[in-house]
Amino acid sequence: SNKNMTVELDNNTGVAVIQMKKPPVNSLSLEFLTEFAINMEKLEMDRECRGVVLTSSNPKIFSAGLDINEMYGKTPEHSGEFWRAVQEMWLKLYGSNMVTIAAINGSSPAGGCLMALACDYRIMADNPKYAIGLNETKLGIVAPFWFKDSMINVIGRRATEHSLQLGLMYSASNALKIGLVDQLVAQDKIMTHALSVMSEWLAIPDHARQITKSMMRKPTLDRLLTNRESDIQNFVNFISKDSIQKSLQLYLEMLKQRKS
Ligand code: CO8
Repeated sequence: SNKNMTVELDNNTGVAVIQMKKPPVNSLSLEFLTEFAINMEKLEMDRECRGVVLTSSNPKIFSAGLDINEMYGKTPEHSGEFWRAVQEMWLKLYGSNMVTIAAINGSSPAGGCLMALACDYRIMADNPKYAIGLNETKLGIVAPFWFKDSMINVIGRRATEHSLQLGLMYSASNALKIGLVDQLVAQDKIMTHALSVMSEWLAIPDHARQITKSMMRKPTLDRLLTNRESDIQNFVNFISKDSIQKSLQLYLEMLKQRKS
């Protein structure tokens, strides 16, 4: 049963739409990530399903990224379990045999950007208020190697280094300029456009496209698969540090104050 997202498969087109709907900002909690991985697995095994469009029911936010509450004041056991779920989300999405398109209808920092980066194609709503990027350093934390790899594979090394060191968030038009997204479309056209791009991708024979996708992505996937346990240990050690907990606390306070 889905709580944090809706999944609708159109049996005529073979396209599923996953619409994230976890109030207020689609933060990626342990529960959300677990639900997402189960849904991806089901669609992957469903012979009727050939493509997935990932989008959000929130009109202004695609996803706020990892749920900061899952990283603040938690036991090492919880942190380890949480991080395994983050890995699983990415492995399922980056390694999917289906065509995956992100319809980024709002802001998409950090983990939200990672989800978009893991897809085959990114369409963003043409709104100067929406921003996307891996902003981890601004929170005093470090994007792990597979976040970095995902970005390099989309925008290249130099742009990634610049982007990651400064924790840059890009407006929709700047994201298009550096290739972080593939296209900008008016907000109200984003779903119809995503579905029409999807039909172009689905016109390619699945088998040839899947082998090609796997050829491109396998080294990046294997890198996490072979270092999975050490990556978890690394996260748990890092997040348990007093200085990191302090940074996250300040960041959470800043988010809450910004409101009033
Ligand atoms: N996690 C938990 N709660 C969040 C998050 C989040 N990521 N983002 C926002 N919230 C909460 C806010 O605190 C606020 O709570 P409350 O209602 O209790 O005050 C509520 O959601 C609504 O937020 P806003 O009022 O800020 O909503 P806006 O519409 O004004 O803005 C944004 C939405 C743009 C999404 C904004 O909230 C924002 O910038 N959020 C922070 C996003 C962010 O920096 N995420 C980074 C998470 S870290 C990550 O994903 C990768 C970590 C990699 C691991 C590193 C190894 C150690």
